[in-house]
Amino acid sequence: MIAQNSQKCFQLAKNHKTVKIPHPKIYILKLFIGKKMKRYTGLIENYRSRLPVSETTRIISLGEGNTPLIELHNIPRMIGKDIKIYVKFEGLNPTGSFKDRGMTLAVTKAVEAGSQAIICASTGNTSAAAAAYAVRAGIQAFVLIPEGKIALGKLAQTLMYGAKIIQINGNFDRGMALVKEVADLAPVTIVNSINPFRIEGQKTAAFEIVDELGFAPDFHCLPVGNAGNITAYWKGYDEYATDRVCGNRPAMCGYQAAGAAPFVEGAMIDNPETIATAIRIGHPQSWDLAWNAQKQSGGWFDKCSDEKILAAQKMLSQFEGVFCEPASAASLAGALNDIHTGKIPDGSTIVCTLTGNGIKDPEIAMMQCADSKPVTIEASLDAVKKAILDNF
Ligand code: AN7
Repeated sequence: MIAQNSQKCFQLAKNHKTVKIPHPKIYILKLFIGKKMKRYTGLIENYRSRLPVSETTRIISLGEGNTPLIELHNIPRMIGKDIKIYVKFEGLNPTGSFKDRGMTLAVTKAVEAGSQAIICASTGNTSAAAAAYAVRAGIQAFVLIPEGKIALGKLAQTLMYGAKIIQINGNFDRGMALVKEVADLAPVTIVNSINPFRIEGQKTAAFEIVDELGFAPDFHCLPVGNAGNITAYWKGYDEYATDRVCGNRPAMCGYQAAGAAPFVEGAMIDNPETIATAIRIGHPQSWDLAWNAQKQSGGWFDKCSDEKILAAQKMLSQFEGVFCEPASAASLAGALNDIHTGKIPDGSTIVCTLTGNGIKDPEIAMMQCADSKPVTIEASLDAVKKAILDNF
């Protein structure tokens, strides 16, 4: 193949023709530069033309997005249905939840507008994401959280990122109302999903799914709290279908915890309760937009008991190796129920968004596994051998 190696260039003989290729050193350098340019640098860069940024916008990113779409193998076989179930594992974003998608754009735009501080009310994940992206941007984050009602991992991350945490003796809905009022009095930008840039950033999850599958699923299942995410996914799918990137749109299926299900009750709820603290929300902020997504897509809202949510979380961990937080499992819990009743028919392809990582809520995980505590044995070869053979 290599016909001649002169000092300045290689020559490649192919079909009796001589082709010049660069000297090895230059060739290796080009390969290296080429690789570097392909480095994934976050969803704003990846979907730049579909997002409100300009050439001069300073992008605040932690490499969010590009999360795996995992096909479930064992659960569909166990339920004996001919349904393809994919999970979009958003727990693998930089701060462990889908909030990073919205936060990269919300903070990018806040900084572009000259803001020195951001604020949010949160059930935990938004506060962690806001805190991380604020640090990245070099601005201040203030977060209002319901005291004692956010998962340990979320509190720990938010503390580590150095946000100013303000705990209130009220729930998320009260915190949200206070944030809206204080933003009129103090120089802070709200980064809850009422900030339209949050929705714009989060719509990219739908783009990724279509880019990967080549089509939109028949049903897209999500846990619903403030309903920003279901709104965002619908916007993404609708935008792609309108531009003929795909030929179909999914039915949007939103699942709420039974004790915090205003979309199912058809009215706001004042004292929401659920073990899935991330979606312990009674006054959803994207009320009209989410109803619109449900109606336009031909989808529905439904509720799941805490027991069903916890069972789905454990199933995903123990049969598929996917560990999501409790709220996230509402998407699968709801889908399994609708598959069981036939509302989601055989032959369907569905995607369930797993919104957050299971490591966020270690206390629930330990509670879920109370019956399978680790055994402690003597540190000897015999004892270890016995422990293995006894457990086959
Ligand atoms: C894991 O962090 O509202 O319906 O303040 O953390 O778009 O509100 C979290 C919401 C689902 C619901 N799954 O999404 C907050 C917050 C997880 C979440 C939701 C949340 P939306």
